[in-house]
Amino acid sequence: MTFTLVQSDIDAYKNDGAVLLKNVISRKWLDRVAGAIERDILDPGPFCHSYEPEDGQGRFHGNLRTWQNDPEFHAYCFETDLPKIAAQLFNTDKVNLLYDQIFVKEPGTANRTRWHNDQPYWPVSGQDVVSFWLALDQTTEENGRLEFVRGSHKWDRWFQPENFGEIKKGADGSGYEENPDYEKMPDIEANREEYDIIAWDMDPGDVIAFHGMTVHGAGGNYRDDIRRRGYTVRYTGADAWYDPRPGTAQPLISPDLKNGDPMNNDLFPVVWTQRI
Ligand SMILES: O=C(O)CCC(=O)C(=O)O
Repeated sequence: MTFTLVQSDIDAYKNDGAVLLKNVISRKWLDRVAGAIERDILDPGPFCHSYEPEDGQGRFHGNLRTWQNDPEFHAYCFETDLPKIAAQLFNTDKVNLLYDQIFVKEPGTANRTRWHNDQPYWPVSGQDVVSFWLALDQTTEENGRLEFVRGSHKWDRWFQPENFGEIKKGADGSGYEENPDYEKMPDIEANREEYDIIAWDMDPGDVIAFHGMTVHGAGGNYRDDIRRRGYTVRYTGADAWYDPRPGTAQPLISPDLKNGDPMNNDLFPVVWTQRI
């Protein structure tokens, strides 16, 4: 089954910075990704950013660049319809993988995912940067659905990266170098009524496509009977170049690229091209 993107999806992505795409990923792929997530939880690689909340309830499992460790993640990033959908959103003739990331909020993990935009975390500039967040569970306001500030990808505001989860007691700093050109994220959560916040309930297999500059966050998983497993894959197009600014996440630094280079090497491989 092939997913067909329609013009209104492309318009919503461009205007709002995020769009819900229904039923993109088949049950077969969901099962393969779900199995790979369980393997990763048991035996995570070096970029694992899991935490246990201080209230002792629940657990968050996060990890990235997992496509390099597990053939199922690798297959998902390369072989699903997602690279082609990215090409249509970008209107480009080439798509590269940026990286993939797991976000599992076990039942009772009440921690929010803080409001942030992604590109300040990543060594990439340009407009062709998209993430596809896949729901593996029914996802609602009660168990941590994603939320977006509509149109914030057009603000051109770069917010200082901060740690995703709790800083463990005894640890110091956020883990991200301060960038003097970045600003501190305003307290959106305390002033929600001032922002145009959009969100969708999701069924397993639904995907949200969102721009690398769109401000987003997610609720906690307040349910004690359902997980909230998300798996995001991020791609770049022709309008994207390597730009390792201060504050960039270290696992995405690639020593063989220099500032201004196209995103194109073993870490950021081509996954789709019209020329193939
Ligand atoms: O799943 C979450 O809680 C956060 C996801 C996210 O921030 C992302 O995919 O960029």
